[in-house]
Amino acid sequence: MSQGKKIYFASDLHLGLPNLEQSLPREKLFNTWLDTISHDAEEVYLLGDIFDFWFEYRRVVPKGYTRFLGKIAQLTDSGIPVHFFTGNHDVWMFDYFEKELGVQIHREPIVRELYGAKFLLAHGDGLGPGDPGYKLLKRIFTSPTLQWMFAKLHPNFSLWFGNQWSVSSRYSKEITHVFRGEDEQITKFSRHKLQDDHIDFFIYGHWHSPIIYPLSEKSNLVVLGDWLVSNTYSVWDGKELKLMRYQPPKADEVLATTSFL
Ligand SMILES: [Mn+2]
Repeated sequence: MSQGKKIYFASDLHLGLPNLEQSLPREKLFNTWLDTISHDAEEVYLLGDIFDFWFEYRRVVPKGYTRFLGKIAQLTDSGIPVHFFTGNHDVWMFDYFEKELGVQIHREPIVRELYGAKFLLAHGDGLGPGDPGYKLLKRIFTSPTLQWMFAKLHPNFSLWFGNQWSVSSRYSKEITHVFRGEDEQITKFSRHKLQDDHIDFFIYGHWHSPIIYPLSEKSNLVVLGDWLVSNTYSVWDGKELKLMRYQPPKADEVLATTSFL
């Protein structure tokens, strides 16, 4: 680990929700946050639902988001690795971001050792037991044949359709969810993982409900929150993991801290 460096995690920007015009202030706010962290960021992990809807063609990408995309390119060009996880809203990120922005795309949960602690990182949708209907939907969305067929639609139609569908989905209607602790599938999933392997920090997006939820004395589940309402992120320096709220011009607020034992 480099001296004084940190690793940052954020998720659920839902850029484009409810439309490009209204999401622009959010995009700009997130960019100023990326500017502030770029001084000490060793890596940046964006854990899904970065876009409210994204579909890219082999030669065509959706309009908009140029400030955000430029900022990400600036970070990767300066040597800071940036990771994009696909969320349930932006499953269809193919190779554009890797090729154009130099980010690493993750479509499945990953386990990483970061400054000596073991992390499991995922968007979090569809993990754990139950919810067969949603899992079927996810299988459909990730089917290469259906993706190929969708790409045969004219982009004016497919992107209109995708945006309509996304805005009307339940995750956009209920912007904040209360994290229900042991009743959440993700808690069951995390506890199940802990039976095979020690994980210090499980970091998830998706629930839009920022919390550090202790699973045991040595393991914590972190839900990052979102950039629609809470403007929260997590930061790891090798000693403490903090959940923070970005609220310029005021100093960032510490919502929760957990020490690494
Ligand atoms: Mn989301």
